[in-house]
Amino acid sequence: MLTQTELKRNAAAAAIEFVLPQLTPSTVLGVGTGSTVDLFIDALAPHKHRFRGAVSSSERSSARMAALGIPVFDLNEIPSMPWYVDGADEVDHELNMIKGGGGALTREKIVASVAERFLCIVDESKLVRVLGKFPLPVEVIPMAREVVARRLAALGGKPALREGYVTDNGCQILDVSGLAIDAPARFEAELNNIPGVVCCGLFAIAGADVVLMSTQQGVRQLT
Ligand code: ABF
Repeated sequence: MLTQTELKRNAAAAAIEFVLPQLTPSTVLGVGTGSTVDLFIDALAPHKHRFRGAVSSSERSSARMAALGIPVFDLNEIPSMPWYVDGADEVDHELNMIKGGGGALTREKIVASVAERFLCIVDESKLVRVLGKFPLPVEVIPMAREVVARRLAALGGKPALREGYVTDNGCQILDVSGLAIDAPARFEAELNNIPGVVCCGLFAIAGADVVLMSTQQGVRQLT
């Protein structure tokens, strides 16, 4: 029986096999945040001479890559990337995702928006039929926290402030439980329109293009 860490490591290794043939000396990869991505970064490092570098979605990933000698670029210097590689907290069968458990959702969505395609790496525990069992992270401007919380409650959610947490952008996060999101893209657009919302952890308007899901029987590719 593989542990969750072994499953994550297998997904990370599969992502290396997936991107390696496409790397050129000018390639810049988008790299996400989280424990599975940490394993991807560790597995990517030995190949750092085969590509130019990476754009990171968090200080955590930037520090890990810098420590391993992978050049990290500011997104403002990089107009395009072939792939954005990142984990997720939930992914459904249409490759919509809930992300942001690690608190980096806004930069993750920004970097993913610049990449041509999104490669999601998850263990099998993340695959769900309907998104929402994992509390949906919503990044908010601090002065708007309560008004946004009221709006989220009116939409059927139970928002809870992520105590003591400040994002890389100096904002706060409301984790919204009690949702069953059966129209993810529509709900994402609705949340985006709430004044004070910086970003929500629904990746459905732009979901994953490929998911490498690690199972006890090996890594499955979902497209
Ligand atoms: C990141 O991956 C975050 O959006 C998410 O919280 C995290 C979860 O993945 P893992 O289980 O690998 O930490 O992209």
